[in-house]
Amino acid sequence: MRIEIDEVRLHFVEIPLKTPFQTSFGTETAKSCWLVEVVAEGLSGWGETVASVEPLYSEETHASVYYAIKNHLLPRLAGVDVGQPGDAARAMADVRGNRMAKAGLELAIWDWAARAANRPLAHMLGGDADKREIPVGVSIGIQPSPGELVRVAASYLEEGYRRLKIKIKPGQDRRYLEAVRDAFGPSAAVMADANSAYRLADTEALRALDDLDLMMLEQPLAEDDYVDHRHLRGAIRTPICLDESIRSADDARRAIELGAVDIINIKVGRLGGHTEARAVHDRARAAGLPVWCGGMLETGIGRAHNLHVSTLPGFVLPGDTSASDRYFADDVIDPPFHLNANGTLTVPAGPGIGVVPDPRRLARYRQYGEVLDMANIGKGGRPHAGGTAF
Ligand code: OSB
Ligand code: MG
Repeated sequence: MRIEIDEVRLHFVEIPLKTPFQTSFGTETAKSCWLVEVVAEGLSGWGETVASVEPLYSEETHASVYYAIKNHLLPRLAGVDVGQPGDAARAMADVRGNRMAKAGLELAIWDWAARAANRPLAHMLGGDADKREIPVGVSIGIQPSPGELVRVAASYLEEGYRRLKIKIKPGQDRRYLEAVRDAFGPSAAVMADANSAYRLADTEALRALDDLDLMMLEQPLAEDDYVDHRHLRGAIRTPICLDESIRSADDARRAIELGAVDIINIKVGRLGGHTEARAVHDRARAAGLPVWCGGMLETGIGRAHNLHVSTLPGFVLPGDTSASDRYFADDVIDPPFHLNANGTLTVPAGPGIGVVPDPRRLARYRQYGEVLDMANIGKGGRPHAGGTAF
């Protein structure tokens, strides 16, 4: 199938979070993102970007995503056939970095193509058709005290979440994790995520977690430091999972070859879209490493993409793809995602990702919208390509 994009609609939304989310790098009280709507032949495909207001998790921000999409990525897609999976990623491949911006478009194009083919996205990605329910855990931000953490964790376990991911940072680690282990016993599935807050010099503090039998320790060290992750991996018993460090399939290769990683957290938004995410999945699988689907507090649109990619066979550990009500009083999709009694989320039936924003909710949460007509997009990344605000 040959397909050219007619227009792209950028919807900047902000939705209050039910409770603030604190990581080692900051606290978020609202979820904001660009919802990317790609329109061709009268049909819309939907994607979502995972950048934040501030460049703390990665270099990208809402402003950099907007700028990259408008001035560098859309000029590479104008007049180009993106009808086959991978076409869009290839057309944008020479642009360095800006992976979150690329992902917004790439996800929307995959959704569009799956809708046009009248197939669920999971099938188009090569997922397992029988994998309809995805086991999920919950990511818990840094809490004011170990006691408060145990209270919050207990309520999530009560709801049915299958594993707990506890955010940690130096000084708020061992006591918190120990309280959780003591409260829920040796069989509770517990892991920790440091979001790069430690250095190799902190090895003793991380070795002190060994006896807690954590499933894994996510991203303890700097995102570009495979060598120190390898040293740390040799010095502690807890398996090492990489999140921020893996920005591409080539990063996955480097980390695996160096012996710096046991498990990979796959986020389609961090990796530039489904094409690269699948390549990371394939590389990890070939090397015998398990993967799982991370999250960035996505709205229902990004969450649906995450569920579809989780049907690939290498996703063997519970993901961070929690139900809508773990984050928001109101999602942009209606109905929202529910947690099934068995601790799973159901992959929406197709076509495409199987969900679209509810127009009333989109209008309620949208702060800014802009339509970009592909006929007016300049070639060659000229700045300030035209757009019309709506
Ligand atoms: O490191 O996985 C992370 C949220 C924002 C930024 C980084 C991370 C996270 C999460 C939340 O852990 C996972 C989720 O529930 O979406
Ligand atoms: Mg993480």
